[in-house]
Amino acid sequence: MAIRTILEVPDPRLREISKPVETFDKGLKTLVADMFETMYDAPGIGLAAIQVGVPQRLLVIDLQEPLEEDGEPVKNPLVFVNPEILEHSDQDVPYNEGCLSVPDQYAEVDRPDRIKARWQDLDGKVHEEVITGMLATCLQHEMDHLNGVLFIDHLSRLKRDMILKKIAKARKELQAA
Ligand code: K1U
Ligand code: ZN
Repeated sequence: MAIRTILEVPDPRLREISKPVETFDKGLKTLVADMFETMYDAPGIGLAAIQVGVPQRLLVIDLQEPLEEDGEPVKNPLVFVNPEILEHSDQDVPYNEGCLSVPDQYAEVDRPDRIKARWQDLDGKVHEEVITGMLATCLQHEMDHLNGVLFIDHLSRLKRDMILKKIAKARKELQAA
């Protein structure tokens, strides 16, 4: 297993449309293991393959909740290959989202609170389920990555530009230090 580099804005690879996964082989399992290690190390609760530079329709999520009595999060690693949204509720819910590719920036995004999703697992088996709550929010955020969309694209141009400027400034200051 290996920790891979997470691409950050404005890397143009984050704007690529990822391609369907067609081969369910050992290479795919290695990529998924690396993605979990990278996500836990960051730390984050989700990661799409394109965030580590692999343009395939694949993402991982672990909300790591609820906490155990000793305060350690319970691991619940989920893998979604070739995910699709079949239906979504009309009701949107706001969530203060972050993104490992948009470092240290958070903003409220409205998304449907209930989706019916279809995806494949690492063996290619198809699953279909209604998903709600934080998992629905996170899955939609990660699925956006597969289409080259970032959470900042859901904001006004003014808010998006402010976030991008803050990141560029922070990077400049880090380089000067
Ligand atoms: O970069 C990503 O796509 C991961 C992103 C997922 C996400 C967060 C919030 C709403 C929707 C999707 C993150 O994990 S950002 C970091 C984060 O939220 C977090 C980090 C440590 C503990 C708990 C949360
Ligand atoms: Zn993200």
